Amino acid sequence: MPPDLMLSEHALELSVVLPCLNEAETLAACLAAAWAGLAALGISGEVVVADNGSLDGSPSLAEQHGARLVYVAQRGYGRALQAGIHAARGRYVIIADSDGSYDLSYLKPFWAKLHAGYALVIGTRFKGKILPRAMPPLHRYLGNPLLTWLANRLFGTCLSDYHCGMRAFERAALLNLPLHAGGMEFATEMIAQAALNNLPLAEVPITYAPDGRSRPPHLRPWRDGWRHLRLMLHLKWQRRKMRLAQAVSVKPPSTTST
Ligand SMILES: Nc1nc2c(ncn2[C@@H]2O[C@H](COP(=O)(O)OP(=O)(O)OP(=O)(O)O)[C@@H](O)[C@H]2O)c(=O)[nH]1
Ligand SMILES: [Mg+2]
Repeated sequence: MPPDLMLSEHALELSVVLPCLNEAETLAACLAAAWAGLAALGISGEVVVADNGSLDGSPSLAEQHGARLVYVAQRGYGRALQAGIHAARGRYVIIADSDGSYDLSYLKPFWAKLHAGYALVIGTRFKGKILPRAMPPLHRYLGNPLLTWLANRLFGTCLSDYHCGMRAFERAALLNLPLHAGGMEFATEMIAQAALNNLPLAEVPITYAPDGRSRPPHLRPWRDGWRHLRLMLHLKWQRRKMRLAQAVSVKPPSTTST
């Protein structure tokens, strides 16, 4: 267990952690929604913004709206989130984008599943609602379903949206997983490692809205799709190698009959 976890464990019930790269157009509204979501649950909480180099004033906006700012030197969605999760002080953590596409004022279904004992609760847009123009057809009908189908086959899960950015988890359970992905493929790595380590997983249907920014998303479909795929194959290959090594080491010595 990392030393910071021992010091901070149970200090707060829930941390909302938002990765942020140049989201000044939407960040303030996301923070207001997150505070409203925490208030509606009636629990102790905090909002953490993990920013790795925004140049549009997002960091000062975050602080003005009551968030704790975590500065992350290295770029990347995964790096920002890992730093934010490490710095969080809640027993539980909810993550979501800071682009206005997820409803942070409605945390109740995630909270209920965490309390029912699930270690990782993943939002599903496919069993919930995808509002018009929220998800490009390439992602909606090809990329997401195909990569999710493959991930289910490789990791023995039965999920409908491996790439949903809104999730909740028990912080200690997540910090125990070997998570290293620096980019968007962190989303896949989190679920795959949770499944490989037998953590109880659940899904909750959510609504996905068009993001509120005027510039293109950070996600680059072909590059990021390939990074998700490469990570899945790598994890599966690693697991297979480990199993093989275990099988060889427990094999009984061959007996020779006389
Ligand atoms: N700190 C940080 N945040 C990032 C980085 N890349 C993406 N983000 C944040 O991560 C969230 C997700 O990024 P998006 O560009 O919305 O990607 P996406 O939601 O997967 O893709 P779309 O569905 O196309 O919007 C946003 O809140 C971004 O600001 C990064 O390098 N550093
Ligand atoms: Mg987004």
